[in-house]
Amino acid sequence: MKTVFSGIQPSGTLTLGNYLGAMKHFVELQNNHNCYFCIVDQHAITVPQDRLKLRENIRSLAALYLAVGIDPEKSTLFIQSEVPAHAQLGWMMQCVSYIGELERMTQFKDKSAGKEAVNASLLTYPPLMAADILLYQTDLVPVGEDQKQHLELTRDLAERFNKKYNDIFTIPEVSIPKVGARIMSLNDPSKKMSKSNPNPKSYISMLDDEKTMIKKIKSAVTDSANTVAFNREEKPAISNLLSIYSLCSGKSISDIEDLYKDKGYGDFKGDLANVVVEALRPIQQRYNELINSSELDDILDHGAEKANRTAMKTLEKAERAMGLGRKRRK
Ligand code: ATP
Ligand code: LTN
Repeated sequence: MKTVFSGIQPSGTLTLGNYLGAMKHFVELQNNHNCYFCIVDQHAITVPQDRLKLRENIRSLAALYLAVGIDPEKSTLFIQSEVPAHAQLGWMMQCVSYIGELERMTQFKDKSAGKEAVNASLLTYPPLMAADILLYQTDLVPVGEDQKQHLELTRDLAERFNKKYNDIFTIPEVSIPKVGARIMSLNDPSKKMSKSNPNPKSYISMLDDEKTMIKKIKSAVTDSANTVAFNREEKPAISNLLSIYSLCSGKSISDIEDLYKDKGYGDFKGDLANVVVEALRPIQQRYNELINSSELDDILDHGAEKANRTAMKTLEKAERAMGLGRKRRK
């Protein structure tokens, strides 16, 4: 069975973008892959976080993973900071990274733009991400489009390490969904929907109540023309809403276009709001059952134990290959 690894930052409440671009695919993959899903809290602190809010977001993300259908019998769910090998291998991967290649990462450029003081961790974020993936000898990494560049770097770092020291790491492949890889902001279809956007009208949170979701969808920007037709370049706003409709309802984009060929944006948005509410309702119900349960802690304890066991094996091999530590004299 192939190994899958992916991570999500507990940097806010997950959006519909995180769900459609990433989580939904995690659930499908767990049936025939050996899956590790991680709450990457050490990545979240690359930008300032409120201590109490971060803890809340970590727990909330764990509950959401389970609520969307991650099954702890099939997948290993754990918190990054509870598996110290991530930070340890992260450091070693920094030692094979070049500053120039890290400075070229678009996420680094976006997150550091206009800031007077930029934390070093924003720059060294990708070697830690590489460590996350490589520790589990991962074959496949399901992510949204925005992570493609980080995955290419991960492959480069793994190949560089293998060549310089010893063949330790599996070279991972990226898996990006055909539809939904880049769900756009509701009020600016040129930007991706992001949970750390300061304007909550730009995203649907997976925990928004029904009224809020309906309001946000009805006030989403649309294009000129008032026809419900998919055209990513010329009509990015309606195309984004069509992708959301299709992914949440299971209907194809062309079937939805047919359904609305004699109708305008108003009818379409009203129905889209219902489709999204219905898709998220069972997830929110399950979330509410889990969020304060001890079951959630048991699952995370068990996940950390299992992840630690696997990660330590790779870490030890990599340390030996680099010459860290010592060989015991008997
Ligand atoms: P932030 O905006 O706080 O930096 P994020 O939501 O972009 O965070 P993560 O939480 O780390 O980033 O993303 C988790 C997963 O969700 C990643 O695989 C990422 O590619 C995917 N993802 C994030 N936003 C979108 C989006 N708008 N459309 C599709 N996939 C997305
Ligand atoms: N960089 C990713 C989050 C992330 C990740 C990972 C994704 C950290 N480690 C390992 C896949 C595999 C992001 O910002 N979305």
